[in-house]
Amino acid sequence: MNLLKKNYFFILLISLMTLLWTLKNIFFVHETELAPNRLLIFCSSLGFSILVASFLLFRFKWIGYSLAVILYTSTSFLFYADIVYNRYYHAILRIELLSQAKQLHKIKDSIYSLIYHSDIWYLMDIPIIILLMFFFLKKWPIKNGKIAGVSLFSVGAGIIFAISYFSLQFTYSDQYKVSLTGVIPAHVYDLSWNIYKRTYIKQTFLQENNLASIRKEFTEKQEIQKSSPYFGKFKGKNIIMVQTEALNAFPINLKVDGQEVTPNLNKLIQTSHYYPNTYLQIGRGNTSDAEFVANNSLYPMGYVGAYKGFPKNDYLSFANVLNDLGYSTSATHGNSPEFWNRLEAYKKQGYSKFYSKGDPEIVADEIIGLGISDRSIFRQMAQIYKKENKPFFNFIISLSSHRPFVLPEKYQLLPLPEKMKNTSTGNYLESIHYFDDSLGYFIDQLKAEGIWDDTILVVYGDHYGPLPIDEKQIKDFLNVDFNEKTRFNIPLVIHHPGEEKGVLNEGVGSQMDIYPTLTALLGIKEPLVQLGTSLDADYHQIVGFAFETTRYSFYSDDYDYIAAHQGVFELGTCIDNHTKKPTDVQKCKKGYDSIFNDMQTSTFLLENNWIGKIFENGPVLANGRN
Ligand code: GP9
Ligand code: MN
Repeated sequence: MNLLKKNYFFILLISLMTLLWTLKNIFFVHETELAPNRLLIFCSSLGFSILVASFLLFRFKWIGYSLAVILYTSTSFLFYADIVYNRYYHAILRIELLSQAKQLHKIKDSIYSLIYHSDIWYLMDIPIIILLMFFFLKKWPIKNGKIAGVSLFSVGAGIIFAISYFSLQFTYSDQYKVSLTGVIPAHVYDLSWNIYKRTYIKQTFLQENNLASIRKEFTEKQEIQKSSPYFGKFKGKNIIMVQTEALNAFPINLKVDGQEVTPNLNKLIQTSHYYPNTYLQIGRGNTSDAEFVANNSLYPMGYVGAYKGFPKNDYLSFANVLNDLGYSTSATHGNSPEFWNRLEAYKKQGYSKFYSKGDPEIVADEIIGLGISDRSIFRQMAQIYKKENKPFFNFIISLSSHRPFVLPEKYQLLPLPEKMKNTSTGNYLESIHYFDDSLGYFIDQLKAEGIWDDTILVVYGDHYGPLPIDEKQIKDFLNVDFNEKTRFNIPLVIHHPGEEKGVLNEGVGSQMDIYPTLTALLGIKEPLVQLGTSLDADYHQIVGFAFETTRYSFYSDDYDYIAAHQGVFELGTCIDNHTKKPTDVQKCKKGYDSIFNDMQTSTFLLENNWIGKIFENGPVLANGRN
């Protein structure tokens, strides 16, 4: 009788765990707006529940219990971490990211802004299951369940492995993998695929790849850069490049209650080249990948941020090229230098100097959010330029408009209508307005210090600010359709020295095109490792996405291609931008092949550290600071 009850309760426990895990996974899949495969999710949840329960049958029952509790709790928290991560990155976590866990405290406010009250449902099962397991062991102590325990463990693990290998493929997006099998098999698959890939694929690709064809591709790209009407017009000028935190394009020229959100940028645009159809191209490194793409004209990686995964590679980055031309080169970031591994990565990126928090030349006199305030950084840099050997290149990464977009009251300078106060959209616009105000001040300083006339100023956004969850509010408040394309849209402004009348260039472009656009202005003739092209050249750019949306999606002037989650070209949607309607998918094939090829090249160059080899005997050699 006791045995019957014991088995009965044990099965009930596994059933309850399975039910809760199935539900949690299905909720998560609904957040991604995909359709869950209920059967496979149920099976993987069953596998996991059996695996957890098997520990309760181990001989030392309280050790078994502790292990079951640890496994259930830690997996539940990792699962929840996936949910929060997905709300920002549209992907699930990777094991490589664990090494960055120590910097989590710095972005805690941003993380809190992605946690909702209703999330309690994702964690409520933990105490219930822990208590039930305790109750089970207390009431029906098991004398010797070793064999049963090991067998159940194998069954549970077997189910999970079988589902991972038979249902998933490496081409599937993270979200699609989760929608098919739930989070656990998705992680098991990713982990094993990465181990396999690291061990075998790299070498094969290395042998098969053809150096001559890569060299030819870059040489041809250089011919396109030369066709820019401004080619060589600004040789030897200083360059200040400002990468702005969370700056989307939609606040540009936007008015709230008759007040411009970005009056200084709007004014700058009047006398600059403005590229309103520029798009982000970030990978898992987010801000740091925006930096990487803009400075290297390569694709980011989908599985690891470039600064984290490949900091020691040789690069033919913008700073390295400028070092060879005799420029003083520097980067500026108002947080500690180790943040996102910048200190290490910047050496090979070629910056001769890194101005950051803690540097003797920088005073942390005012902190907003993640670091030194934009206004303070701009003020200090304008003074530093005076002493800098000319020409100089300075790359500033602004910080004050980082999420959660809450500014000290004295800097909330944008008069918002009552209904927008303390809303995520209102706060976002306040942050952008503060950045804009600081930028205006910076430009005034540059003029006052006599730097402006000899300087190319570049301003662009690193990635989107608001999230998909804000879409409705943005529509209600601002009548802006904050769809995926608007979300990926960042502004790019390039002010040429002496430019008085602005030029509006509405061609599609991306962060990858910034570096080639600038090297064209400087008149660099030697081929460079650049997958992008000068935005001023007579050429139709394609913006490919390696991450952030389904891989190999792209935007171009004529067609947009939305890749399918399954990773099969024919299953994607090709949109004719003239009719705004889906068209024959084959019309997107050429664009797809080109970005597919470029992403392969980029991956190959990074994974094998081959950039230094391409133009080994060529005119410009990357010599990072060591
Ligand atoms: C800040 C950056 C972190 O410059 O390193 O920002 P995020 O990637 O979270 O936007
Ligand atoms: Mn950022």
